[in-house]
Parts: sequence; structure tokens; C-alpha cells
Amino acid sequence: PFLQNVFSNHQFLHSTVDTQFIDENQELFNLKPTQNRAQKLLHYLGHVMVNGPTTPIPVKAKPSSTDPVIPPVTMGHLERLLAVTVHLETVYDIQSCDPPLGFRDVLLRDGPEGFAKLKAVRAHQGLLLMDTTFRDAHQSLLATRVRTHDLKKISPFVSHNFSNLFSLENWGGATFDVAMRFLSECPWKRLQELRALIPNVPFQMLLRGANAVGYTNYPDNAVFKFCEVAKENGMDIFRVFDSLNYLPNMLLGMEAAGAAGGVVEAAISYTGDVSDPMRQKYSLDYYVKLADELVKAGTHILCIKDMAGLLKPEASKLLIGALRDRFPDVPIHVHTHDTAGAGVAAMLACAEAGADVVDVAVDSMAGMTSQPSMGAIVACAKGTKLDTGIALEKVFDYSEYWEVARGLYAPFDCTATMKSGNADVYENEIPGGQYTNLHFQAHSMGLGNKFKEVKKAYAEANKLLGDLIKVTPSSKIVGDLAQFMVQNNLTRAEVEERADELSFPLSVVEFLQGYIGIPHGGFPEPFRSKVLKSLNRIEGRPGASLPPMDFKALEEGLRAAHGDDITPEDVMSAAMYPKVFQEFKEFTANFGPVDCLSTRLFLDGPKIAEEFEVELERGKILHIKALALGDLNKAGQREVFFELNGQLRSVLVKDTV
Ligand code: 3PY
Ligand code: ZN
Repeated sequence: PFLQNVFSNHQFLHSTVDTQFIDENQELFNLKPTQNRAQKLLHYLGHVMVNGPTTPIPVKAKPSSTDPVIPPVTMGHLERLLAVTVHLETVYDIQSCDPPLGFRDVLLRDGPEGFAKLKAVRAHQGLLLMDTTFRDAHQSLLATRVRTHDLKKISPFVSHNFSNLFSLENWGGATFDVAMRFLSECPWKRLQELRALIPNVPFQMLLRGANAVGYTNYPDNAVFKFCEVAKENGMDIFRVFDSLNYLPNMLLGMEAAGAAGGVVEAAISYTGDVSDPMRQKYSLDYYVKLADELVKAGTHILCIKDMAGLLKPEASKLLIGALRDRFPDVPIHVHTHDTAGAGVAAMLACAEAGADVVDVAVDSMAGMTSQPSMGAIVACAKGTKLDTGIALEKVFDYSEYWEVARGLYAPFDCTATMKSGNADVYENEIPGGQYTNLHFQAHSMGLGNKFKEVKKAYAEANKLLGDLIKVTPSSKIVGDLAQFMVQNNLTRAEVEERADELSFPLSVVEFLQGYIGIPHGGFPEPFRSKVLKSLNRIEGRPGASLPPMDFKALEEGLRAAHGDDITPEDVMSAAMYPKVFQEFKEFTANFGPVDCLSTRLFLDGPKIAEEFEVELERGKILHIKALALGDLNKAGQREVFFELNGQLRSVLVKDTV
């Protein structure tokens, strides 16, 4: 019951003990400081009750008051156990009952080569699916705000009922920094927890090549180390892309993922329209040649990453057909967004043309700027040679969970203002997530009617920059230039004309300097020279000229700043996002592990008189009741009263509203 470490063990401190005593009492070295996590959480809840959520809220909407029901995992007695909503702990208990074998079991047995080529994926009859619900779907629809708490609840259901998924995309892209920045949770912990709950389905992440999970090129050793730590934490498949399709950057990312022992999925970002003979810059020949290089470099899987949803059915036939003929042994995986509404048609056309895997999101998290609907594809393929083998009724249950869970994220839901997809994406080519972000931005400035202008400016900015592949971070550069043009009321011709005197956003200048690599067809001239004047230009791959990151020094700095509790995962978080990591650590030092709060409590705090439970860790449950909110005192603070495990507690919170 009491702390029994070397500082507190009575026998150790007051009698002569021999080394056997130390051997037999391992807890003597349990030197973790006593954590006052409960008090910190009360402080957080009090803060939210007084000042509102700590995370920025783009939409004036409250989280819904209905909790999603976790669908039963059809496994005899467990089904009965789960039919009643009980503590999360009980839900996690299904871990002890093994889910069916899945592709991850094949991967662990046969390694990446065997998994991709001979044994599993290429040899599979029927269409395979990657489920993006845990990553791209909410990155595209809900500003990446879905919390581990809600992912964990549905994980056992996924593991038991979707064991025949090719993979579950649950990490990387924007989820890494958003987890720390806006959700105050550790992205690595998410990966570890999901891994424990879903042992049978391969996990897939989005790696921005030499940009890893950031917005700029990192030193090579940082990308290698990042992949190594990700693999150790349970990541399986690394979808590697570069925002300019710049081959040297892609090869670097592929090497890093491969060296870590991961499945390498090299992704060609798709733009333009291969079915339009007038669009010559990104022609069929361009894609096939790039694919040749990636296959030559040994990619296990080839991916077409259609981040804006531009791949029409006719183009799908041409592109996937050509790749299938050329690389009969290489699995082909296609990613798209449903912005225009043609996603299901395009993915079925890809499958017909020979794609092995296509990306879908569960129905209630699909459509618009997200992926096409899982249910639609499963239903359309049923009974054909593309049959997915997935049970439609399970998709309905899964979808129902997310439909209700999505309500918890109403303050971030793009459907608050965006009512439909839009085929104008074929003109502006804005990637899914960015389309939603720009829409949010235009509306939050009270400039809903500006969105059309921003989209037009985006297309113009793209042309100014030479018609780029647009995906994070190149898409952000085009977006920054577009906003600059709208704010300053500038046309493309004016920007070109006055390029030597305008003060462009830093991202645009750095792009022209070569900070993220070299675009297909080179930099636009004379625009580049006019903007850069005498500024330096990076030759070749940017990461090659960056000094290696000193992880040891970084770790020492972190220990000095945050104490000895620093893990190798923390070091990687700080390597990617030093400032965001520091703020996250400071936040947790003040407010405790807020990831254990339900999403409604996290965003909205409790109502007065509300009683609830918080599971701090497995089996450690706090019973809390919010009692009252005090008046404003002279120091501008309010006292917030709670009952914690039957005892009265209060916290003082500065009222900043
Ligand atoms: C990301 O880089 O986060 C993307 O989703 C790109 O499509
Ligand atoms: Zn995407």
C-alpha cells in the first residue's frame, strides 16, 4: 500500500540487509515520483469549466450529448459482456480473447517481401481494402481531431470483424503533430495502445518522405530513426511520398522505412488528368517512368496517391491498366478522396484495371473530402470477382459507432458549413484535407463567399509556381501564395510582373530556394530569379546538406528540461516538433493525462452536479462529481469545487474570458 522504494522501505532504511533483499524486492527501484494526476485533472476540468476548451474550436457547436454504443464483438460470452456499456476496462478485456488471424500474421511470418508479393497480397483473389477511418478520414472531415480515447473503444470490434482488411491507416500525416498540439496526447502512446488492441491487422502510416511527419526536410538520420522507432512501436506499412514526387527524397524515405524492417509502399502523388490529352505535364508516361524508378528501387508495394480526388474512372483504367501490365508482380494500392463525388466509381475502375488494394473510410466517416464509402464498395463488389469478403452488417455496426462518435467532434466537423462535395476540385486540385481547412478558414473569417475566390487564387498560384504536385507541404506553399494573392488583391499577371518587389510568404521563398526539393520540370523562371535575387539556392536533395541530428544532445536537453522520464519516443517527438513537444510536456505537467477523459469532458468539461468516472490507467478509476463554480475573486480567479472519490476538493482557476 505504501511506496516501498529505497527512500521509503523501512527495512532497507533501518536494518542491515544483504543483496538478496534487493534482488527479491524489485520495487525498491521504483523511483517514479508520486504523481498527483487526479488533482491535475481537476485543474484541467476546472479550467475548461471556467474558460472553455484549451483546443481551438473552428465551429460554434457543442459536442453531442449522446455517447456511441460500442457494437458487440460476436464472441460468445464476450458478446454478452459487451452488450452492456461498462467500464472501458471490460472492453479492453477482449484482448485476452484472440481475434481471427489477419494479414499482419502473414506479414510477421513471411516478412515484407513474402507478404506483398508471393504469399498474400498479390496472390489474393478479390479486392482488398485499407480502412482510413483512423487517420485520413478524420484528418479530412474533422480537422484531425479524433482522440485515442474514441479510437480505442472501437478497436476490438475492428480487430475481430475486419481481420481481412489489407491494413488500417491509423498514424502519420497530420495526426502526429495534432495529437500533441491540439489533443495534448502522445502520438506514440496512441500507436502502442492501438497495437495492443489490434494485433492482427497491419497498421499503415503516411510518411512524408524526407519530411517524415513534418512540413520540411529533416536530416537523414532523423528520418531513419523516426522509422525505426515507429516500427518498434508497432507500425507495419510505410506509405512514403514526396510532395513534389522528387525521386531523391522518395528514395530516402523508402530506404529509411525499409531499413527499419517496414513494408515499403512508395506512393506517386497524382495530379492533372492522364485521360485528357491536353494535360501534358503529368502524362501517363510521366507516371509510368516514375513507377519504373520506384520498382527498381525495390518498393514492396506501389501506390497511386490521389490526394485531391482527381483520378476519374477513365484515367483509372489507363493508369492502373498500364502499371498492372508493366509490373505483374507488384501489388498496386490506390488512394483517393471523394471531393467531387466520383470516388466509388474511380476505385471500382482501379480494381477492374488490376489494383490489389483501394482505400475506403467507413460510411459515416466517408464521402466529401474524405475517402469513398467502405459500405458502397463492399456492396458493389459483393458477388463479383472483386468481392471483399467483408460482411456488410459489420460495416453497418462500425458505421453506426462512428456516426455517433462523430457527433462528439461537432466543433470540428466540416459539415457545419460545407454541405457537399464539389467537382470544382478538378480545376483547383486542392487536396482533401486542405480543401476542408481552406473552407474553414474562409468561413471563420466570416468570408464564406471568399472560398470561391481562394479556390480560384489557388489554381492561379499553382500555375505561377509552375503547375506543381500539390500535397503536404507543397500544397501549403500554393495555399499560402493563394491567400497572399487574395489578401493583397493580386492577379497572377500582377504577381509575375511585380515579383521582385513583393514580400512573399516565407514558405514560397523557401520553396523557390529549393528547401523541399526540385519540382518536375524545374522551378518557374523568370519568377524564381526575380523573387530570390541573391538568396542562396540549394542544389539537389535538401537533406543531404543538413548536418545529422545529435540525438544524445537532444535527449540530454529534454531530461534537463522535463526530468528523467524522457523516452526514445519523446526524443523523436522533439526531433520532429521541438516547440510543440515542449508545450505538450508543459501542458501535461500542469493538467495531467487528459487523454483519459472522455471527449465531451475534454472539450466541454462537466456540468454542475454531473458525476462521472475517469479511468487513469487500467483498474485505477477516479469517481468525480462537479459541485460548484465559485464567484470571481479579486485576483480574477474562480474556485471550482469537486468531489473526488468522496472527498471535497477545489481548484483555483484564473478566469480569462
Ligand atoms: C498528409 O501529408 O497529411 C496528407 O494527408 C497528404 O495527403
Ligand atoms: Zn489522403
